[in-house]
Amino acid sequence: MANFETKIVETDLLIIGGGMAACGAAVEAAYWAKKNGVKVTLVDKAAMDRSGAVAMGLSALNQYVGVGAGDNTVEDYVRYVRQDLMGVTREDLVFNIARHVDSTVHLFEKWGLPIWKDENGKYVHEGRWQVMINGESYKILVAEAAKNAMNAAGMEIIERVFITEPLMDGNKVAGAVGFSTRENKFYVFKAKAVLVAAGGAVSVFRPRSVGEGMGRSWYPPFNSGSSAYMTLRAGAEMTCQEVRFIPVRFKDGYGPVGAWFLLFKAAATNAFGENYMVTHADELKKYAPYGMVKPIPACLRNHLGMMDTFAGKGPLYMQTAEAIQKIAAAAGDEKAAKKKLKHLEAEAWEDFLDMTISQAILWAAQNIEPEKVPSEIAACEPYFIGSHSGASGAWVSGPEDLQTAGTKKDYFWGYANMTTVPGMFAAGDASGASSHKFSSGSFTEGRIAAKAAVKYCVDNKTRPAVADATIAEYKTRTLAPLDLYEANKGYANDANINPNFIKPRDFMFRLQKLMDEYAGGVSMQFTTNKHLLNRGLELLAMLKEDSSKLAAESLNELMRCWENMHRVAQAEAHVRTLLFREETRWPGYYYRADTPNMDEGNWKCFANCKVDPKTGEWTMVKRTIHRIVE
Ligand code: SFD
Ligand code: AMP
Repeated sequence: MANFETKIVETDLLIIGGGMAACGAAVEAAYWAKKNGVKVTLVDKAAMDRSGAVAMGLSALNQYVGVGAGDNTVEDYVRYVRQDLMGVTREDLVFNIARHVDSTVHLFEKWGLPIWKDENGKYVHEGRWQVMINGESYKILVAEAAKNAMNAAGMEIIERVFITEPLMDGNKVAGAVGFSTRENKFYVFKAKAVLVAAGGAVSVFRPRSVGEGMGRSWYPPFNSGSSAYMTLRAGAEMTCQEVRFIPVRFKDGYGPVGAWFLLFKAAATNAFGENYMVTHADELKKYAPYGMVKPIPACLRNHLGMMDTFAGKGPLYMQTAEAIQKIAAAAGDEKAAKKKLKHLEAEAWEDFLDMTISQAILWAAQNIEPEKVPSEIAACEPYFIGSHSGASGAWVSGPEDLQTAGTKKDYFWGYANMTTVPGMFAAGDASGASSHKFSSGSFTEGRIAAKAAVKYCVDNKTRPAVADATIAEYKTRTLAPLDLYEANKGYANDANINPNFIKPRDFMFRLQKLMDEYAGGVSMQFTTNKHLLNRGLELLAMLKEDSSKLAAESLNELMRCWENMHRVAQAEAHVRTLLFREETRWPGYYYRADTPNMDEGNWKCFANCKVDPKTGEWTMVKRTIHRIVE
């Protein structure tokens, strides 16, 4: 077996991840842990300064309710999210984040994040809920605050350790195991509580960017399904696994569209100049009551655009030039308009340079001047992201004070944001049915979850028991891809092609092809049916069998092997839930061709699932949607 030192870390609360939710968790946990004599350890697969979705920076904070400024109420936000997710949302969770998110935004500002202000000192809004930032260094600032808080409280941060599996003590969580991506070290974290904040899942489906463009995606490639795997593998109930997110983005560079639609008020059209939101407005009636109130839900906006794309009326365009010229012209005389134009041009480029640099590079490479010509947009491949406009994640307990007599039995089991596995918590992309938290809300949810997790550690004094033999078993399994490679590498003269093993890159291609063709990816125009899904499950079962043949030549490839195992778990939960829900509730995210309509009578509910870690048997279940806000 590969010669790896075993490092045992004894802690009370283990935070997995170093992204937005984990940084929020670190800031909050450090405070409560120090007060209560609880030890906290944070482990990130990368370096926190630039890890996770905010690595490149962002150009807006997408969740700011503005209660203090009198802009909106928390209830308004809950109604917005409910509408956007076609009625399927945990209102207690959304409410809990929304009532605390403004304080997070104020903390960011205190730590030095430049939030745009108008001449009256008020935040400049991109849209009703979004505020503009100069966000190139956003993640560095937030990580610095998390590190400072943890250091001041004497807590430990371990970077560049990839977590592979949860450790269990019966049905309770007992920690997690992983390995260093830089040194030959196997890590065992023994903990009373574990907070999963390892982001969403990218590259489960074949991306649009293949060949020379491989690796480009809207969401970061380093979010590889670890959250879903950790919770599923521990036996946690999962929710909304069918609610993938299909973002519409500037084509091939994946630049976000929010600033264009909301700040610049641009229109999107088909190639013939028709505004599909206008020409297909009637289609929205089919999805009443959700399509009838503004803003139109993200999936329905996608759907109307897709109607034109599928009818051969593409490409779709963001009419950037028209929007910029219109705002400039309104600035006043010719001189004022010219000045305004320069300003808008800078804002347009900065939007991408702050957040998705590749889009700015692509514009430059293709000679695109946004003030002169429109730019292609397209629906991307599916992502699993509980924090944006998708909803997949673990089913977690809500806060006690927001429950009513009717909701408590379904939505509360002791600690806010605890999954159905005792001691295992989830936040950010890892927790489901609480969409539209974005970066600021994910940080906020991390704070909420960490506070509850520290309380769990205080209430539960017994240390989890993990036998040495179990640790040895985990170590063998974790390092198996290295051993398989070593044992067989001499058989062929190509390090990547060998009948005795499969390299992670090829394994990922197999997964992506399968998901694309059977689970409604880009090449299938996001359409599937029960026959395709059942066949997809057969192929997934064979893929899972072959995962024991994954081989790694290096530590980096070992990480790639495990990332793929994590993606497969996310893929299977998705396919099974697509199959379970016999309707099409989120057209524009996916279409079930055999059940093409929305069915409020039978399917206005959560579709939840879990898998028995011992037998591998899946259970699918409907859960009730309770209204908390009128
Ligand atoms: O424009 C392991 N997001 C936006 N949010 C906003 O507020 N404003 C925007 O402008 C947003 N836009 C946007 C966004 C994201 C991206 C990529 C772009 C544009 C281009 C969304 C937010 O970024 C997102 O909601 C939050 O970051 C989610 O937070 P969280 O904590 O759930 O995920 P993370 O930040 O990616 O962190 C994940 C961490 O886990 C680590 N990790 N560690 C150990 N072991 C493992 N096995 C691990 N697997 C993962 C990662 O290293 C990372 O630290 S716009 O499009 O809307
Ligand atoms: P995006 O850049 O698409 O990720 O969007 C950023 C923010 O703007 C998110 O809060 C979206 O929900 C919101 N958004 C984007 N486009 C629209 C639109 N056309 N109408 C309403 N909200 C939008």
